[in-house]
Amino acid sequence: MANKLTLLASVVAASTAFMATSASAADSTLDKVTKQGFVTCGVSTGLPGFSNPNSKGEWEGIDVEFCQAIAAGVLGDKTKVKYVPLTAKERFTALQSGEIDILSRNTTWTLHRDTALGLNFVGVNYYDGQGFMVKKELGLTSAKELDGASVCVQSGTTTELNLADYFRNNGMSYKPVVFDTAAQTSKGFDAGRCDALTTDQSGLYALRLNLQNPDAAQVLPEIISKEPLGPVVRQGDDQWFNIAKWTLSAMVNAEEYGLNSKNADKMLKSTDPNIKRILGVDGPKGKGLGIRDDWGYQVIKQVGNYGESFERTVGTGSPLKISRGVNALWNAGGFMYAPPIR
Ligand SMILES: N[C@@H](CCC(=O)N[C@@H](CS)C(=O)NCC(=O)O)C(=O)O
Repeated sequence: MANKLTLLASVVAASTAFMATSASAADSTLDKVTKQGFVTCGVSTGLPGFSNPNSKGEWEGIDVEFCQAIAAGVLGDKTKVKYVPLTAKERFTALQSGEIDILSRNTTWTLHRDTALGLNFVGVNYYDGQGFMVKKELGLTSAKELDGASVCVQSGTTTELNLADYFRNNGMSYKPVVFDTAAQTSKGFDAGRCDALTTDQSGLYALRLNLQNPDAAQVLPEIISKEPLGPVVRQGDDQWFNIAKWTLSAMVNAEEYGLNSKNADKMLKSTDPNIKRILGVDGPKGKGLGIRDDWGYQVIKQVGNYGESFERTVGTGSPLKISRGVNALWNAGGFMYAPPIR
C-alpha cells in the first residue's frame, strides 16, 4: 500500500511538473523575452556587414542592428541582446528548439523554410542574389566559362542548391568543395582549393575584404538566383511575428518620411500624421502589438531608420560600400516598401 501511495504521489508530482513545463513552453516569446530582460538573437559566425564581431568583440551589421531594433522597441534598450553565433547548418534547429528568439542571419526566404520547417519569415531586409568570385589570373569574364571548375561553397545554404541547378541547367560540370563557415570557405578559396567561390553577392564583397590580396579577385557579372534575406521567427507565435514585422516596417517607413535617429526627438512635435504614428504620439501605438506605446520612437531613436542602418553597415559608411540598388525605397527605384502604420 505504502508503495502504491508513493507511486501515486510520484505520478502526481510528475504530471504537475509536466503541466508546469508545458505551461512555460506555451509562454509567448514576448513573455519570455520580457522576463529574461534580453532578446536572444541568432547571427552568423562572422560575415562583415551583416553580423560580425568588431575588434572590441561587439557584434555589428545590418542583421545585428535589426535585433537591436527589436530590443529597443520591446525592452526600451537596444543593448539588451544576447548574440548566438550559428553556422548555416545550425541556424534553423536553434530557432525551432527555442534556443534563440529570432534568427537574423542573412537567411533566404524560401517556400520550404517558411512552411515545412515551422518558421515564419518576417520580411526582407536585404534583396540579394547569388554570384561567383574568381581569381583575376584565370582571365574569366562570365560564369558560363566555369565548366569543369572546382567551386568553394558553404553547406546548409541555398547557395549549394542554386549552384547545382545552375551547372545542370547550363550543361556544365563542377566539383563542389564544401565548408561549414564563411571563414573556412574564403580561406579555402585563398589557399587555391577551388577555382571559384560562390555565395550571395553581398557575401562575395564581404569575403573579398578578408582575402590576402582582395585586388587579385574579381566578381563575375552573373546573378544566378534570387536571395531575399530576412529575419525569421517560429510559427505559432503571431504576436512575436507581428512585433518583428512591424519593427522592420517602422524602420522602412521612417526613412520614407524623413525620420531618423538624429531628428527623432524634434519629430515628436511634428504635425505630419505619418511621423506621429511611427513615433507613437498618435495612432495605434503599442496596443495591438502588446508592447510599449513609444516602441517606434525607441527603434528610430536608438537604432535609426532602414537607410541609416544600411549605409552604416553595408553601404557607403562601411568598408563594403554597397550601393542601395534594389534595396532603395520603392519611391527611389528600389523594392523597399513597407505597409502603413495606422
Ligand atoms: N542566404 C543563403 C546563404 C547564407 C549563408 O550562410 N551564407 C554564408 C556564406 S556568405 C554565411 O553567411 N556564412 C557565415 C557563417 O558561416 O557563419 C541562405 O540563407 O542559405
